[in-house]
Amino acid sequence: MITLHHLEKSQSIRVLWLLEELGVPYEIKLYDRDPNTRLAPAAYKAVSPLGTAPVITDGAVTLAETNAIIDYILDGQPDSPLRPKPGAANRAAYLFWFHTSQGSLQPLLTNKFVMMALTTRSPFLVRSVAKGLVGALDAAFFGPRLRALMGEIEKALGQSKWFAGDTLTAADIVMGYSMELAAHRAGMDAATYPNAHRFLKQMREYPSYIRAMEKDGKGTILL
Ligand SMILES: N[C@@H](CCC(=O)N[C@@H](CS)C(=O)NCC(=O)O)C(=O)O
Repeated sequence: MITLHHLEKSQSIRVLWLLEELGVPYEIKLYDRDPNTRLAPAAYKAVSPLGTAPVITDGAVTLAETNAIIDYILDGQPDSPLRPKPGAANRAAYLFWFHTSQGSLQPLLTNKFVMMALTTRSPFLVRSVAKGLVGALDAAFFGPRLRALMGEIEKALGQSKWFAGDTLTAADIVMGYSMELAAHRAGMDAATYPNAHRFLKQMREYPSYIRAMEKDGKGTILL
């Protein structure tokens, strides 16, 4: 049976949502972040080969990386509509958003948070230099890329209820977490991005997501 090693306030919520949506048997082990570093605790790092969340174990298999885990779990559910089959009308949209989440959106958000931390946490004497560098990087690279991606998200969700059509797929399960971060920390506001916020509302009201949040037990996925 699959065991999800679930780190609070992390990307692991996606795997929990997937397992709840599939309704397959699984075990969950809950881990809190280290109170000082806010990173995964030593017990978690002992399980995860990269020291990161999410990670699952399944017999002799230990698997990290969100989308690898999602594909592994869906391999056991070949008829699930959560992963449109090759040739399906929504296959291309599914592949695009499933991979855009981890390949583009999540790294851009992570870079943005690291840059924000640089400006607030660097020593006082170099803080203004750090702010200048971060501002220049954001203006030249991260900001335009993030806004272009948010624009595509808004457009896609203006055309269908979910990212790959009118029913939930695993693309929504991975995009949802990143979009919560984008809405709270990266300027994806409701006035400019109404379709994105409609998606977030429907995700938060989706029964299997509600069950996942209850199992998580922290009431928020934000650090
Ligand atoms: N690309 C990886 C990223 C994993 C990652 O950075 N996870 C964060 C949680 S959102 C983490 O483990 N943070 C705690 C730590 O680094 O100790 C994935 O999709 O699994």
